[in-house]
Amino acid sequence: MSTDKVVHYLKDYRAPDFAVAQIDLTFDIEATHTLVKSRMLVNPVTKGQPCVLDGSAELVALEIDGETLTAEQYKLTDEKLTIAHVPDETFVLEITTQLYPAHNKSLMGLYESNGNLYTQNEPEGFRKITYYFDRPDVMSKFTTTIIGDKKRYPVMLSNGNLIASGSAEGGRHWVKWRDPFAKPSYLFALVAGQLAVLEDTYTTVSGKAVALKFYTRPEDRSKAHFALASLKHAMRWDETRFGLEYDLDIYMVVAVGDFNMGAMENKGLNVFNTKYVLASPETATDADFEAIEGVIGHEYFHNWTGNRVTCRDWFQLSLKEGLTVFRDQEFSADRASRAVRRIHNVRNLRTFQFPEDAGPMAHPVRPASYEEMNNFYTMTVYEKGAEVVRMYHTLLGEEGFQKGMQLYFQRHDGQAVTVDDFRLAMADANSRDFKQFALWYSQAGTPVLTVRKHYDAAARTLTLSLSQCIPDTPDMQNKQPMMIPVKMGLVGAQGQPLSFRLPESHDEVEEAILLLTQDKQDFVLSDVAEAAVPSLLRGFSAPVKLDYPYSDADLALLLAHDSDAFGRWEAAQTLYRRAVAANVAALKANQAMPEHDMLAEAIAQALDADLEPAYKAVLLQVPSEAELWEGEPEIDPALYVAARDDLMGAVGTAILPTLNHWRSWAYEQEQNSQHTQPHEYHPDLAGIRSFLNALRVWVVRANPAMIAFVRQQYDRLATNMTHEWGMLSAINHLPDVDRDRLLQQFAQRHGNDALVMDKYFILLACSQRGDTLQQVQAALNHPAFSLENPNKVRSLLGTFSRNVRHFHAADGSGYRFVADKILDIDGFNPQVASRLIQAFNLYGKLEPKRKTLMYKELQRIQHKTGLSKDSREIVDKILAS
Ligand code: B3K
Ligand code: ZN
Repeated sequence: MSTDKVVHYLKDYRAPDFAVAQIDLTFDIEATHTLVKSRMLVNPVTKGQPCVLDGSAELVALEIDGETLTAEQYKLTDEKLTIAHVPDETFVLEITTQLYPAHNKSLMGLYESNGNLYTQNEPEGFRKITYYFDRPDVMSKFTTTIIGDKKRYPVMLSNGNLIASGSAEGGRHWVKWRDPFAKPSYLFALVAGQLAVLEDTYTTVSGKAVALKFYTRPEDRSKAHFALASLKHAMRWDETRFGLEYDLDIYMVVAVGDFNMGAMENKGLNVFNTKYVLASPETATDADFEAIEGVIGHEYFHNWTGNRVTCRDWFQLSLKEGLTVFRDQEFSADRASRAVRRIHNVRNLRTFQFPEDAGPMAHPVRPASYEEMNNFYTMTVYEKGAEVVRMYHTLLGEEGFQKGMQLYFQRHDGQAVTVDDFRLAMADANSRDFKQFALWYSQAGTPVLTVRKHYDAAARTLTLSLSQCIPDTPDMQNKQPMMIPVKMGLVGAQGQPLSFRLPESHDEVEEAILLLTQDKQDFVLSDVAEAAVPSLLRGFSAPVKLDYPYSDADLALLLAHDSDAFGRWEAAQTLYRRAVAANVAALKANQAMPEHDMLAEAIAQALDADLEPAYKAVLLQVPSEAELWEGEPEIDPALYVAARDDLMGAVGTAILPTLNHWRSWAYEQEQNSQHTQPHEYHPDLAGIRSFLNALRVWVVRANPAMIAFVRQQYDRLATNMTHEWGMLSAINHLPDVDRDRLLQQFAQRHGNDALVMDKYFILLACSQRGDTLQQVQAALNHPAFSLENPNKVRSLLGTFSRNVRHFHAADGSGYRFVADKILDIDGFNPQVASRLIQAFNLYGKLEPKRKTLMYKELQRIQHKTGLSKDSREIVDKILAS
């Protein structure tokens, strides 16, 4: 293990010593390298300080006020350039660096993909391009000149507006871009190469025309229409719901197939993973279309929440990410199926963020320290961060929340600020005290909310006793009570909503928010007609775990009657969780697993109820293994796979006629509507297809002979990717040779489409078949696979590492395989490698045998010479758990 570990702490924050009034960049692109000249107007803020710049690129020249610095006048280390003495007044600093984009496989800084050049600078990629104060609180106005060969780089883009262009000698040309808004270096972007463009115009609410341009490979251009339409919806939505208008004359989106993440909100020039731009009904599922709309919205919304107001330092990342996720969630919810969207968000949070918050990487929404910032683009910062923003909204209502947003922009437009500034804007705009609310940013761990009920029939009062407990995490013990909004209602024995009065209120209400601020608090509700079943945490009003002693009958009542759609779904989830727990107990005791008739009946009834198809689809989701083993001290993952699988088999068999009935219904509905809207994505159709696909999985699980039926339907339906995906997913676990044949056929047909091939690799890697590891190993040699492409790694290896049955194989083969690949990838793309290591987060909670096997692999990673700091931070934390 190397010892040069540097930990960055929030408490050490110091304002920058220098400001940069203006930065002019020139990129001179040659065939083998790119020369970057940076000319900066630097103002010393604190006089007499050494000038310390971040950077690691090859330094070619260094001048201050036109004078070249001698070797004695500066010091260059691996990561810093220090100039001990600089003028006390504004000076011009000129730096020339030379880059080799074709050799940059980390996909940070300037890199080549498919012959074109792209940048990715958040959080600290800019320092790979030039030496700079590479921190978000140094904001400057950028101009960018790009010079390159006309044929090889016909398109040359950067942030802001194009202000000049022209021809140069030797078949070259140049362009000059100016971004009028001061921005941090992480928002700088450059793209150059052969790209086709899809164009449109958007007129803002105040009548300004904005040119919209989507750049893709020429053969992909026709697949960018949906993303373009999504952008226009997002622009309109932000004007309507948040009163926010776009601020430049042009908005560009560039799609690239080699990208470490989903997309990047660079000012005026978003760079996107192709996965979130390109779609046609033949190649993208409805879920892909929805993800595109969400991510296009997300990056667009960053223009105000992230770009106009940015982060003071990277500890504040959730200031822009939590808020922007909240905004994209609301955008999607306003577009269609609010309840179903909310359920998807909560399921995502529970499957990925809750385990993170209970594992070795647990950290608060505003982390207190980090070694490698890239490791902190987490579910906690993004998704829990969004829940924290949602709680302001729950506490203040839409109007109060928007008042808070307005004050936030009034105070901080053009600044780099903190989550406290956001919290104060919310508080001050509404005359509220949100001091205690700050704990949501500083305390990690998922709080447990315990609720007990006491009904006094004579007094007609119902007392809810609420208490909270915040678990210890590796970074902190003995935590303070938080401010928890608990939205609730009461359901009577006949399923009717019951009214009640809150303490000290005369109003009769059917829903209220109880605000828990202490360890324990009683809320006495009066005028309550009967004992009632409480419907708690409606809409998932706080990111907590609920402990309430519901009987199975209570849950069946809530599932059938709760007026809150989330509450109904939640009741089904609790019933599933209990059923799996009962199966696990039976397996442990070597007994036969129970029948689950009552659950089967409740699910069948819900399927027959008058509910939208998309909602019925989510009712059919059994909680993920990660949710099911939560709290278990020595996890045997195989038990949970078996218990969950058996539950689906038992319930599916018991209600097969109902499942089949709805499957035919959904199929017919979908086919009939195809006549009017052939293949197009449409939320209503998507809802029906998601229901159909959920049913397909259950039906094939209960009756594997259905594969014959799928085979029959396949060719006719395979013109639509949602069908194709649904059918293949349903049969993907069967040992049948037909499964292999259909998958092969799929791979052959779509061999040239990188995004569809990602789906092929996902199917291979998530299969429950016995030969999955062999198939995944073989796929490493597939011509469409490459370890250097993050989408491929995520599809094949990321998916395999979440395949509970095979990753946790009892002989350790899954762990060994993934560790081998991590070691390969870490050498050139640390960011992707360190993500993959997090598959081992369960280490500290595993049963002894698997724990020993995992230990061996983690040790192997930890001891690799030259292991990246990204991977080392994660592996050290896991081994310490
Ligand atoms: N802000 C980028 C994420 C950058 C991640 C760097 N590892 C995309 C987004 O959240 O919108
Ligand atoms: Zn974001």
